[in-house]
Amino acid sequence: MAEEVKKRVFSGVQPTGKVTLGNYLGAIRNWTPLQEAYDCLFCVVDLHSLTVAQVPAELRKNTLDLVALYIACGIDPSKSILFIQSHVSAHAELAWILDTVAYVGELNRMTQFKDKSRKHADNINMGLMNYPVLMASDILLYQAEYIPVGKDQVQHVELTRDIALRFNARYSDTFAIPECLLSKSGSSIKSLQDPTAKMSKSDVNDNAIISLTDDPDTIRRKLRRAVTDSDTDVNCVRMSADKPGVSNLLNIYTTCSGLSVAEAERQFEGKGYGVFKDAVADAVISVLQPIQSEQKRLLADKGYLEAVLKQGADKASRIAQKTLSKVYRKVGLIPKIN
Ligand code: AQP
Repeated sequence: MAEEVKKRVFSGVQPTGKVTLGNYLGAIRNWTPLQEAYDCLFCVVDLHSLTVAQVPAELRKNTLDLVALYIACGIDPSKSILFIQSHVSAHAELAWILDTVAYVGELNRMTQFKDKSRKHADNINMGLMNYPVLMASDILLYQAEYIPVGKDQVQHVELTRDIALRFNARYSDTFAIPECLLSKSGSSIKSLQDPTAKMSKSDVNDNAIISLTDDPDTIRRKLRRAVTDSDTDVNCVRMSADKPGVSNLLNIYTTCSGLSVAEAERQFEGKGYGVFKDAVADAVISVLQPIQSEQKRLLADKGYLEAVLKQGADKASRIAQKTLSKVYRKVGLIPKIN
């Protein structure tokens, strides 16, 4: 009987700092259940992180921390390919070819490019603008069909589709056309201090984010300080556009506890924000504590992590090289004689 060919999934996180609850609920948490039904690749996208100034020693630490975190969150290296982006040189190589297909105008319109250019006005480098092309390369190299990401990355996946369709039209069918997988809840976790902005690793205000490594007291303190809304409906826990702060906390609560919004709203009827915020803290702590202790255990076993990364890079390179050779041939480059 013919072996079933599973569809492919690709996703990654940048090792740009302390991974947030937003990264976890919007992305990493949703990867684990995909491992049975799909052929999954999960990558620590270290090359992307260089688009913003990094301290080299911190980048190395953040990268290994993130590898351990993936596994602690349930990524099983015997089921999925787990690797570091810079260990597979084809990512940068395909990005160059795709640079000749992507238009400056469309890269200029990317929301993340505009946001980061504002935040890092002293370092608007070419990499920052080219970020989505490298991301397209990450995805297209593996012919990935499903990309589980948070809402903020949807625009980049759409650009990847445009680049793939353009390349296929110009050089004949080469790339699978990917689509986003968005989770039902948690795909857009907001800052605790400004619920109109996303919770982001690189936020300079530590009180705005819950980091996956925050201890229980810190988590509780940050959630108690989270801004709630100054509407007339004070202390009413309700999901509503005019209550962005409370809605964000409700979103975090329901995603962590598994309750529906209606169940949660009923649970806090007639209770104050204090009781509500403490319950949110309890739910977050009980999700994060087992991950934190597993990550700690894994980080103490460098030999195991290195073996996982070597195996991941070897497997990923084999798939990536196949696509890259095809692309080189299609655009007219002469294959190297081995
Ligand atoms: N606030 C969020 N809510 C839900 N999902 C989120 N993601 C990021 N923030 C939220 C998702 O996490 C994955 C990894 O993101 P990334 O590290 O590649 O870059 P990012 O989207 O730019 O995330 P950050 O935290 O804002 O990083 P910095 O501060 O370095 O730019 C993606 O799937 C993303 O959608």
